[in-house]
Amino acid sequence: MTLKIAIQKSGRLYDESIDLLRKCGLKVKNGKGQLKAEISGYDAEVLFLRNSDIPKYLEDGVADLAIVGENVIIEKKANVEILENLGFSACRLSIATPKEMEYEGVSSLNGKKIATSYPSTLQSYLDKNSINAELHVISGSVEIAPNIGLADGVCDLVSSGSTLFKNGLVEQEIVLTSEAVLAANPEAMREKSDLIDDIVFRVKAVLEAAENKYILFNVPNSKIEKMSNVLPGLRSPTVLPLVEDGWSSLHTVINRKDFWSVISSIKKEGGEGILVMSMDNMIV
Ligand code: PRT
Repeated sequence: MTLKIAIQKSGRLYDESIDLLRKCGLKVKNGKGQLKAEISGYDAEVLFLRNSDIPKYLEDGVADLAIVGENVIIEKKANVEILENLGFSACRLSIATPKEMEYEGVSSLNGKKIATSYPSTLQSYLDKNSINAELHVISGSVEIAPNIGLADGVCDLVSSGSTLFKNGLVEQEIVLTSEAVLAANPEAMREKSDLIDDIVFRVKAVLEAAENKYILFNVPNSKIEKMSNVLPGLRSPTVLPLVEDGWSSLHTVINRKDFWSVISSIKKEGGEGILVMSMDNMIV
């Protein structure tokens, strides 16, 4: 039973989706411009779809697994399982108003007209906050709506914030935060569990590796014990003797967030020749 994996056919998620599959050892034959493509040596094919269409195709079982923005799953209220957060295409869905508009909290939106491509998510947010606002649904260039008199405010995706800034808008409320996720059709999770479990296992190994660095450096043997205490590592560092008497090479894995503090401790304790390497996969 071939596994059908949906990814965005072009757009913000495309490159990183292909890259993630490649790091998982899943090489997509050909690719861009096609509707579907095989994966070399693996019982799966890739379907190239619009990101906004993926939740429905996944829910209907046209695709078994997908790399998709979580925001569109929420907007479409799709009955799918989110298996992993993938750490790219991070954004937030925010309400913004013109900088000259007086804004004293979410109640300022009462009676206002808000332009959005995310009516269902926005309506749930307004209902939760007991706000009665009118929604104006448009599919693109939402940010220009207040300037052309179409709406009082907008609810749109934001990442750097520069689009809002350029259009004289101020971000007021964050409705949701989102990133690319690995999601599955619930039925496929039962029927194709072996293939889906295998891909989740590979994705986890890639994500884990991206969070960590492999480092090795030389230390005098007298410092090994002290040095081991400053290194988090998986279990404890590997120690290999150097040809030069009285010196060893220490190897370990450190988390990205601890990286610079660990490196400066190593230097302070007399570590030399520090080499840092990225990893493709890390299986813990
Ligand atoms: O056609 P299809 O459905 O495949 O995709 P699309 O062309 O409608 O969307 P695309 O490729 O632009 O975005 C796909 C997904 O990327 C979104 O659903 C989000 O999950 C994610 N994403 C992350 C973003 C952004 N960041 C983002 N900044 N999607 C859109 N934007 C737009 C936003 O709409 C606004 O116009 O970028 C502008 C704001 O960016 P900043 O950096 O100026 O704040």
